[in-house]
Amino acid sequence: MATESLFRQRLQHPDRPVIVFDGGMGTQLQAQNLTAEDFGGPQYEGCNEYLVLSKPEAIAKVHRAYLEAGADVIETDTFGGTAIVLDEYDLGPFAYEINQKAAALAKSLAQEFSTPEKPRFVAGSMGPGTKLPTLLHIDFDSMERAYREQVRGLYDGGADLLIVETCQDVLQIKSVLKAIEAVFAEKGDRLPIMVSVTVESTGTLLVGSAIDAVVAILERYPIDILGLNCATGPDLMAEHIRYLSQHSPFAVSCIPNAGLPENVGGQAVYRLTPDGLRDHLKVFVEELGVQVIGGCCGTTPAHIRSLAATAAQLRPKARPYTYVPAATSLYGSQPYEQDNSFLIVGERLNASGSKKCRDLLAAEDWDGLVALGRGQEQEGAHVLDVNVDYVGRDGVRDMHALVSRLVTNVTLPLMLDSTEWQKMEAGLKLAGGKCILNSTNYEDGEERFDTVLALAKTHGAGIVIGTIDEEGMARTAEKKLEIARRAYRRATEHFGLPGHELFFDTLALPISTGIEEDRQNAAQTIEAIRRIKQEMPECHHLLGISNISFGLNPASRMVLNSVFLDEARRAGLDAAIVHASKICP
Ligand code: THG
Repeated sequence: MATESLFRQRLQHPDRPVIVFDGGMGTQLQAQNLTAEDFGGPQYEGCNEYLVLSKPEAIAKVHRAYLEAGADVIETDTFGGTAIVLDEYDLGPFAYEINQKAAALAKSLAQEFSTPEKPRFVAGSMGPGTKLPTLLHIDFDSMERAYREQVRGLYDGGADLLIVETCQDVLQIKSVLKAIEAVFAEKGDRLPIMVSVTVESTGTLLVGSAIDAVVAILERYPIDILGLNCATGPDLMAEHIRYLSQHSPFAVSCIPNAGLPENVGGQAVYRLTPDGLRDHLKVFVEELGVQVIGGCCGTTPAHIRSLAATAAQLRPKARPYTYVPAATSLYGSQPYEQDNSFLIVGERLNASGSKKCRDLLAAEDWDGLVALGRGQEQEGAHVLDVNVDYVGRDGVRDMHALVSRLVTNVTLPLMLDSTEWQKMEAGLKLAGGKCILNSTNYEDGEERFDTVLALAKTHGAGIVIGTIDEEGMARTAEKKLEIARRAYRRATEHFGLPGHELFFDTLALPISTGIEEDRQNAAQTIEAIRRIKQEMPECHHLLGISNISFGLNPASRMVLNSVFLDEARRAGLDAAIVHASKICP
């Protein structure tokens, strides 16, 4: 606990001291020319994590070299320390022990080198492993379980902070963060968390996510530092670091390779010199406000010595940032507030709202369903509403089949639409992007309302809240406002969700029934938007527009829907579920 607060104190100190991480572990181990025997036998050769048990002196030597070079933080030798990776050497059962011992080893050395003026810290290293959940190499729950064990080991061994690094898949990050929170809950304690993503020279993570999507996805998680490591040298990171500098709510880290590796006779060669690395990172600190620096592949104690020698004289530039609330796909973000438009949510991938969708689902024509999604992308939708509610079918299985295909075939964020939270959760465990949950309300009481809010919290999703309570659908603006107040308090005070993540749905009910009572529906719905907006200005509003005109002929529906949408937008509507090509200006 004491050292934990020490690290955070340092990070958050008003002087914003630059914090220097260590350099590459692999190259320093290679330089020791370790034998098969050092690795505990030829079958374990290449498993650097097992050295923690078979030859801890080799790891201690690397830690010591970096501490002598002046690193403030050393990373545990646990990059591939989940059972998922260790199982490739039949070492899965040692996962906890390796992580616990690795952290304890690093901690004893950090303590040896710590002085009151220059405390040293241990970061528990968690690499991405060898399987990408977005590509279905592994499922979310199995991945989370494996990381829980790693986190327990690192925590018990005495790590001061946790680093989730070299991330290639946003869904993997989410599963590790869920694992970390679970272990923190078990321990009744927290450690600072750093997430470090790897942007390839193509400009995105391996699975295709751009940095704006990464920030939007992670903004809601309780992490302390977000940055980049590996893949390239600092030069190719500049553009992404600039984005983080301007838009990330977290401290920014930059841990590059010693340049882009060159392939020389089958060997990776890293050519950036210690002073070259320092000169780049100095600019990032002084011009972009980067606060955490260090070295990845190809960096040596000489590189870290060069960084540490300059760090004390550097002050990170002040970094006012603007964060734009958004939903995201795996690939990019869609701001909740659209310039000169509204957030267009495509309605057609809805088994309970569209016959075409229902027929495709009944035939399990997944390609046809993906095509229905893609078509809406072409029609100008910003987000896809996805609903597989269909009596007599296994909705969790259907959500799995459909969402797993949509995430890599459509570039739009998903709105997971169901009356059952289990189906929303199934979607959340497959979608690396930031989704919106559609929806929750008080119809079945507080427990079901809270269950969906908890999902939104855990997975960092936005949420639609319908103005329905135990007495049914609210009909008057006054009653809609009253339910919105109750929901707002619960979501923000109890769950700590930011108001901008809430989309109130004041209910577009049919006015086409011919029943006198229903004629007032649309007016009350619009008036409710105006009043809720006044009282809770940071919250957003969404309506399922097409409901309003159920039963009318297609031409009338188009006109009525368009007029209603326009009126609602004037009252402050931000988002609408529509058939995008059937709205006229
Ligand atoms: N609020 C929220 N979510 C919602 C709604 C809402 N989700 C579902 C629904 N309402 C919005 N989606 C639709 C989808 C289709 C239609 C209406 C609303 C629709 N379908 C045609 C029909 O029934 O005549 C059929 C189209 C077809 O078969 O292709 O009108 O209010 N939060």
